Amino acid sequence: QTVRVIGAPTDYGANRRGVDMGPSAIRYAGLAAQLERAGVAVADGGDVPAPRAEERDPSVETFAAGRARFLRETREVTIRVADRVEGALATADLPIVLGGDHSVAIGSVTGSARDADVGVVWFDAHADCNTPETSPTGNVHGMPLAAVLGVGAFADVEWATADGLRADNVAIVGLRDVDERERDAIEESGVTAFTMADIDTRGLTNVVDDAVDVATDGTDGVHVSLDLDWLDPREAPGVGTPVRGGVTYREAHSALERVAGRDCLRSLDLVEVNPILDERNETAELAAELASSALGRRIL
Ligand code: DIR
Ligand code: MN
Ligand code: MN
Ligand code: MN
Repeated sequence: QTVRVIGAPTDYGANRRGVDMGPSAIRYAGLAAQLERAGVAVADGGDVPAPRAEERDPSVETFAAGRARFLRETREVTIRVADRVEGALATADLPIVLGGDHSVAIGSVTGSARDADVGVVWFDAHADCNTPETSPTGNVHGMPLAAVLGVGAFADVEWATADGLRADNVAIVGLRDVDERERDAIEESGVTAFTMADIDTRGLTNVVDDAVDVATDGTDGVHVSLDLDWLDPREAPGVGTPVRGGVTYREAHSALERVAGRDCLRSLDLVEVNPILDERNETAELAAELASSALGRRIL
């Protein structure tokens, strides 16, 4: 198995600068070496071109109701990501997309779902189910799941919707910060959502097993989208929107080991690592380590 690394250095979708340096930070943290420990070969295809926000005349896409900031720029980058992901899968490689803010997942999910029926497991403190109508911020990193499912105003945004993805095959794990009006969008989307309270009561492994069941039901494989703010900020301080009460270091590894054990991984995102906010690159190191667990690294 060969892993194809695809960097997507964007911060269009977030309101904190610095997340565009995520791909460099994760590579510098030893991603390739960590993946090799899992017994896979690594091919790094570099970054997709992503002009810095300063070089752009920022666009704000206004819908009949609501808005989405930098949607034009997000479109350009996510189409490039989707093409690279599709290309990697076409040669039987496993693509890993390094964000960048979580809007890059619009590219990875649409790319992964172009020629296959896929499921998605979304590890995140947030639901990322806002639509231009419900978003309190207009930031697209709070909208990628709604986008790929074509919810709300995204119904008309053809490039952002994933052909081979059904809401029935999407599970979010680890929710603890959902916006007031986002609840309606989650409801409308039809995804399965597990909160931190579900993890508290049922235990992480049961919840992750259920999430993988949802994502594998009738699909060809699973896209895992890992927002590093899924972890508790004590473990992963280098993120733009930290929320207390997240999973521990060990729970995070356990979750991805569980995914690896099911032999269903098709594509993976490591997103929202912001080295400006990080402490000695530890969040990027964690991202690299967790990728290794997802790819099946064994201790014995
Ligand atoms: C918030 C933040 N729900 C928004 N979302 C984040 O702007 O829509 N997602 N941080 O990862
Ligand atoms: Mn998040
Ligand atoms: Mn389409
Ligand atoms: Mn997210």
